[in-house]
Amino acid sequence: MKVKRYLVHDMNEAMIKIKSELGMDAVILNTRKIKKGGLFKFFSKPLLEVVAAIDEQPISTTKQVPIAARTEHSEVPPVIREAPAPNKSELEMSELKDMVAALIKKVESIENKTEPATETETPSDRYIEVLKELEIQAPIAKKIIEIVQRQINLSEKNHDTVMNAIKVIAREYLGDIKTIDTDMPGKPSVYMFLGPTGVGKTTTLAKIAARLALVDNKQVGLITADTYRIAAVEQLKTYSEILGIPLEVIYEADELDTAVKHFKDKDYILIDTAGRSHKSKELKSDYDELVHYLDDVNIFLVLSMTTSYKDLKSIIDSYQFLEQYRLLFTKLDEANSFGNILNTRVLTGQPLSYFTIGQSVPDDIEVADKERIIQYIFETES
Ligand SMILES: Nc1nc2c(ncn2[C@@H]2O[C@H](COP(=O)(O)OP(=O)(O)OP(=O)(O)O)[C@@H](O)[C@H]2O)c(=O)[nH]1
Ligand SMILES: [Mg+2]
Repeated sequence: MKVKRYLVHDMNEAMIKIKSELGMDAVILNTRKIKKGGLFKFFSKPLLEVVAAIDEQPISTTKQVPIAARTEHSEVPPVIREAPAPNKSELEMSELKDMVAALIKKVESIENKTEPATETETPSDRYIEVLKELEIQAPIAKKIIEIVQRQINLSEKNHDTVMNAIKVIAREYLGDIKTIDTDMPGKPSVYMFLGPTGVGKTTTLAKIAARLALVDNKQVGLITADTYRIAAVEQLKTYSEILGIPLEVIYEADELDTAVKHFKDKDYILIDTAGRSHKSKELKSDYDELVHYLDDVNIFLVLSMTTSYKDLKSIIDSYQFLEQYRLLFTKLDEANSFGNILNTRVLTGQPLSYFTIGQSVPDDIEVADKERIIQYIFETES
């Protein structure tokens, strides 16, 4: 046993010294007040003598007093004594237990006060964060969690159960999927591909044309209104030759009607357009002209999955003049997060249609199956 004597002004000072020198397991053996001698003894405050000890062996709680508790001051001389005998200390022990319990409570309340973030963060906040990490916009994330919370108790269920419930609700938000309508009776169905430059409009059109012609055995006609670049016409001409599908090139919007009539025997007519920057002032008038030359045209708004939400939002804003269209996302193979599929669907209220997942014609295209979308969106969730 290591024993040490301390001369201090009060018990606080003693506790600090004992804890730092002997550690938390030290016990106080004795305390007493000491008056200073000499001329100034009547003016000086009494000092306190505290004797504390630390045992290398496990300490018997019935014999010794833990550091957390304080003994009564006594006037017993500063001898190193044995701690109070068990029979004498029965009452003391219960007092000590109460004191220790009170102290633990105090420490806990201090700890709680120092970590307000974890105390106030609710399970719903945590799951909203999970969805935001998946690039799902905050208002949508909040709404989904709000609905899930009405059905299950987030704090009682395990993570996987909650995530499955979230996926079910997210899936609902994806709405109906609208691809190319098959088996439309009568006149040809006309589809026009619009969207920003370089997103993959021409490649996607070629993929869909190839599938309609080669897999579904449909009669297809292609029209390109993209005569801004020589290469653009050449690009579609190459596909048209490989696939054996006829191509009409138009230079002015008013030629569109004639070109469509030319293909009146076809099942499907697919129209390619020149990509436009969504910041272009002519975008609305150019497309408006094309779209309104046709009575019944279905539009694919082609967007790249690699575009940020902020940019997607401003692109979508620039197409507000369109009443109805289908969302078509390209370049999923190049993207790291897929929350924007859900974000744009909710933002526009327009249906999703296809995804493209690479440059290969006609292979790299998928129907935007809801299960697949959920897989894409949540695949990076850990
Ligand atoms: N990685 C990847 N590349 C793609 C995908 N779809 C198209 N691309 C590539 O994107 C580039 C542009 O494709 P285009 O089809 O010419 O794009 P566009 O929208 O017609 O371009 P503009 O007519 O100039 O506006 C090409 O190199 C394509 O091979 C895709 O799903 N994934
Ligand atoms: Mg093109």
